[in-house]
Amino acid sequence: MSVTKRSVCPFDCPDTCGLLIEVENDQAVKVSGDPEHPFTRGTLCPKMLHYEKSVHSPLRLTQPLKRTGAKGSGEFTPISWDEAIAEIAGRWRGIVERFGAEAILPYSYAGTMGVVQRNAGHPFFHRLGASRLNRTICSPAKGAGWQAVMGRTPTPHPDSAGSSDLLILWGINAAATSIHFLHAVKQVKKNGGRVLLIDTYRTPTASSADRTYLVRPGSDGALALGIMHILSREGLVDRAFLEAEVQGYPELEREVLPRHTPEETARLTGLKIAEIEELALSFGRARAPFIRLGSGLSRYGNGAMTVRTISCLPALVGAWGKPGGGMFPDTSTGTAFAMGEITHEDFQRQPTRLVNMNRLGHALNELADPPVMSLYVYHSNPAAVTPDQNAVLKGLSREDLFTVVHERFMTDTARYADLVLPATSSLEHSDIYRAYGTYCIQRAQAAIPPVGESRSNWEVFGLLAAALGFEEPIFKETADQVIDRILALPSPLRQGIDEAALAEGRAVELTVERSGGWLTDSGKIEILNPQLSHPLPGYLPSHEEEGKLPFRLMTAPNPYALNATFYEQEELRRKQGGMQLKMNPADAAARGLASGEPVLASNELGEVTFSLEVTDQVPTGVVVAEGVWWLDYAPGKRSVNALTSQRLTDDGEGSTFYDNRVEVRRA
Ligand SMILES: Nc1nc2c(c(=O)[nH]1)N[C@H]1C(S)=C(S)[C@@H](COP(=O)(O)OP(=O)(O)OC[C@H]3O[C@@H](n4cnc5c(=O)[nH]c(N)nc54)[C@H](O)[C@@H]3O)O[C@H]1N2
Ligand SMILES: Nc1nc2c(c(=O)[nH]1)N[C@H]1C(S)=C(S)[C@@H](COP(=O)(O)OP(=O)(O)OC[C@H]3O[C@@H](n4cnc5c(=O)[nH]c(N)nc54)[C@H](O)[C@@H]3O)O[C@H]1N2
Ligand SMILES: [Mo]
Repeated sequence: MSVTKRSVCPFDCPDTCGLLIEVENDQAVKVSGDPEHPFTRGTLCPKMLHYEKSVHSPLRLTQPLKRTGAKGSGEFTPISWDEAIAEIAGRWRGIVERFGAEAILPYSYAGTMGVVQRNAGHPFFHRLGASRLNRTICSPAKGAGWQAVMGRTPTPHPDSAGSSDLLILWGINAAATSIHFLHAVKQVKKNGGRVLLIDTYRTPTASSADRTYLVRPGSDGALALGIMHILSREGLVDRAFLEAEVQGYPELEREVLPRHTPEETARLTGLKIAEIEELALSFGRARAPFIRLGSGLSRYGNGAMTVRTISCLPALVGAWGKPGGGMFPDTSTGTAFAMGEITHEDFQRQPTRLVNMNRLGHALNELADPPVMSLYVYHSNPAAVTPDQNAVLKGLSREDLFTVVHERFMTDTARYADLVLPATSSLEHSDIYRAYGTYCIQRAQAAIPPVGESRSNWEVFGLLAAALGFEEPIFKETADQVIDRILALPSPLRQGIDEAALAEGRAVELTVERSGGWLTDSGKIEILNPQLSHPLPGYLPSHEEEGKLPFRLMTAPNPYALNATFYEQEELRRKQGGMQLKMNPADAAARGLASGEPVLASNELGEVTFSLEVTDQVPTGVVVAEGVWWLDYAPGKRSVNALTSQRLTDDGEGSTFYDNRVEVRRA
């Protein structure tokens, strides 16, 4: 007999879907989208449709393992949890004594987005006095760019985009990364509106758009300035809105816009003058234009400035005042829960060293005083997802580095561990979720017992705390007790929500009504922001704008994977068509290359073998590698991040995954 239980997709995707799990004999047998979830509306992406295959995969880790072979060899022998925990505690005591606790570095990101399991290590490592990880791998430059203009102003409800008459999907492959946002796309079209896409290649989302504009990578800031130039020239700016609600438009118009002529914009973006004029006039004449901004364009050396510049656009035409108008980067749900009650910064005796996660290669190989002597990785796969893979693997190979990896699978990172600990999947532990693409929150209880001897992040830190003699009560709480405790604390965002529905495991929506005004220092939208080193937006080139190698490399998301997650499912790997590099037919012909051939992409950081796909989806001068493949399934010894660099964004210390150049030749 089967029972159906509610759960939540734990993965790092804006949609954070509600799930229905059919359970039979303690096994998940079927997974479907919750029809009652306001954003999921009963449908799931191709990855989660068979989540049960990941949960019950024969590749799941089921026991703690201790290394017996060389680092990276994948040779291990099973040990007990007691032995594993005792060994970690013993090794850490020794390291603390010799080097100090800052020689221990946690490394985690977004294997699970549930607020308890995701942040489970924070109180522990703060109490230990370990180095802190600056978790800036995803999109801090996007946040910084938006905040430069809009401050802490909450973003609109994503469904409000459906009432727009001109929806711009800007640098977002929604058909892969936020499929439920396509509902708003359909709404706009049904109401007779238009949908435009701005990307660097023709992604699957192009088929949902009326018109696609392909820009030169990293040049969107120049495009936004060029659009503003034309809006000003054509008298399409909303002077009344600007005067009442915005700071600094006259300065921008006087000092910055004059040089961003259509000719200059065409030179910087690679678009035709006619395309730029058409785009600007569509935007300026729309009743209520709406921009759905992705993150790809923020992962460049100029990423924060690019987002800041685009964030000015809705203000110029007064879109914010109109139903269906505005812009959506991500939802602002940070204050939904009292996170300090979980993360406990107050457990630190003093603030410890902050290590940027994008520079793990640097940290493992070059940091001193103290060097990193132990790395504890949980719900992240840095050997695959972190830039400069060669530097990361070199660091992970260090014989004197004590590495522990808590994982569901034998990932590329786990292969380099001294100890591997088996982790539960989201169906096997409790958590509470908020989202970055919707305003829903949802609580989930374990739907099935743990697979094998796996344990949740929260449980493992409880065990480690006990072994090290940490007495704080939080280390003895269960995940459900923590959730009850934070739900007992009020938050304005949770005022008036349906508490009973939340307790039952249904999705409920937070209160997002803007209380009026703009949450910036001046109380206005800040085109001019005097706090910043560049008080006005302006064009900054990306790192590789003037680079020497012939191709810009886009390291884009794949519809059939999520970062390096889901590679355990053979069917999904097959749907990706292997580890491919997409190239324009003209570029391929010039090099005598054909589809299906193995090719070698290389730059100063490394070389990666791909299978070539020749396609006119991609413009000349650009190559695209979708997906972050496990090395097990890569045709060579490296995957895409052997070609990405540890350089950071202009603000927010973010990753620059898209700011690369490569040469490509026959392998
Ligand atoms: N299927 C799937 N879903 C995912 C993920 C995945 O890997 N696969 N990743 C998840 C994660 S971690 C995140 S952060 C989110 C968002 O994940 P993101 O990686 O931010 O994905 P998108 O927002 O879709 O934006 C990527 C798009 O930006 C485009 N792009 C790159 N450079 C530029 C540029 O200079 N200009 C313009 N206009 N476009 C550019 C790329 O071609 C791509 O289509 O998605 C999540 N969802
Ligand atoms: N080339 C390239 N690289 C990228 C990106 C890109 O677009 N292109 N995207 C970047 C972005 S936006 C992001 S956010 C990062 C993501 O970086 P990560 O968060 O490291 O991403 P994942 O590859 O999804 O790895 C998560 C791991 O956590 C494990 N896991 C899942 N649940 C649990 C759990 O409950 N406990 C434990 N202990 N483990 C668990 C999974 O098995 C998986 O191996 O990758 C970045 N890397
Ligand atoms: Mo991300």
